[in-house]
Amino acid sequence: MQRIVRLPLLLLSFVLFLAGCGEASAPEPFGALPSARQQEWHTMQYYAFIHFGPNTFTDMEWGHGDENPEVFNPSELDARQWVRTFKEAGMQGVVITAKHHDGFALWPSAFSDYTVRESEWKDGQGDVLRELSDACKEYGLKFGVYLSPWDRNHPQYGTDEYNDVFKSMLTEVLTSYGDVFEVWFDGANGEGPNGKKQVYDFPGFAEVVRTHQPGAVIFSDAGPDIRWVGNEQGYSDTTSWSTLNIEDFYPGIGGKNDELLHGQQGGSAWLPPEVDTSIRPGWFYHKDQDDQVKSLDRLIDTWYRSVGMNANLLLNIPVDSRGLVHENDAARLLELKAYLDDAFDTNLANNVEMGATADAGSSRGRGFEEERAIDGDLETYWATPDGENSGAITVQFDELTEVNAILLQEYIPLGQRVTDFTVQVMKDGLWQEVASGTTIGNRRIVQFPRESTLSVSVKINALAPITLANLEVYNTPDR
Ligand code: FUL
Repeated sequence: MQRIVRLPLLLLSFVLFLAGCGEASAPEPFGALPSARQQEWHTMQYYAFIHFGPNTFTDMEWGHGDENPEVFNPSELDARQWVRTFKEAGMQGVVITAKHHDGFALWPSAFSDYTVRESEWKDGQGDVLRELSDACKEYGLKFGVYLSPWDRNHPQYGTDEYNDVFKSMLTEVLTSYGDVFEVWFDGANGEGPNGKKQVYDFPGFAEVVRTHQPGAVIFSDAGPDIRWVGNEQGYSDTTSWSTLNIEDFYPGIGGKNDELLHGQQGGSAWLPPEVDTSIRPGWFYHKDQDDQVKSLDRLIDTWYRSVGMNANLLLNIPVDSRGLVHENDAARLLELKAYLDDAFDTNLANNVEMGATADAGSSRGRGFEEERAIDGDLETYWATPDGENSGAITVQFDELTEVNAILLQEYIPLGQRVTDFTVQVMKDGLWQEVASGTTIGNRRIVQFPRESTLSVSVKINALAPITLANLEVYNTPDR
């Protein structure tokens, strides 16, 4: 009889014992959170933008829409060369101007008579989107499209019917070329051939994207998935919130560039920034800019100020009138790749040979220890207990190690929390501050003068318990 009573008690204590050994509980989510498609986009860093169309042949940036479609006639178009170049450059995808403001479609759309079909190229039998999407599949890059709602050619632009025309063109693009990772909506809203402006049905355009490409992120000043960073010079900023009060924004909104640049702390929606900029002064190819490809130093700077400041980098490389990525641009892209390889191939914080270990004053317990921040796995993270919104994490090396950069990533599926941080290195037995910053978000890279040290420490303040998915330490080459 006694035994029968004792058994459940024993079982209960065993279960309680197991629970005690189990994982601690995860922190509560904080504020607006990223969707699955946004999280996927956050794993990218760097991809190509291509501006290509009649402007490439007329030396213009904004075609009027009345240029003869026959001018579009690349002599040796080779989309495989573009994608091969981008892949070698370390890029993960491509976004092409399927239709720019002049209205010219790079595919033979049934809803326009201003397309590749009306051009001289391949006697009107060509399809640039087909060639590019095929090349992307071959080389394993993601394929994305820019479609300008502003259309300076379409006779129906400026009428209600045009919104349906645009949706039909969008549908063609989203259903004919396989997976699309990003749809880029330009907000420009000028006059069409009849002198009228269009009232765009953006919610309807987004619905078409969701229906046919549910995994694609939609870009505009107001997302709904990723936002313009507020400038075309190629920079995000040291303070960069992935959240924004989406209700106060719409595509093409002017005068709010500062909010777009920094985001808004506590904003109602997850709407992270994408930095778009061109490798040359123009978006389209102009022969007289062949010698104005941005310097390596400028591109490295752009990279740190975008990928290193909570954004992804969409770098424009205009295909030239031969239909090729120009030699000068290709060479510069490879120089940038060589620099990045040199700089980021060896993460000193997770280098077994250096005997690197992590140490923090406290963590929530099992499953959230500080080692999770240096294990190279973005799915695991160091988290502080509830009520502890500040903390410090230290990386120690076995021997003196030269360091000059640190990469930090919050565990963003639970929201963005960090408001500020400082980086210190141990020098002659004393902590010395070498850098400080504000937000971290998805990714923050901070550079500082090179120091030889046994340990690097990061002090963090947040709005909720810290959730740090990644801490990497580097000794990047001098520039
Ligand atoms: C702008 C356009 O007007 C430019 O021509 C270019 O396409 C740039 C990326 O977006 O709004």
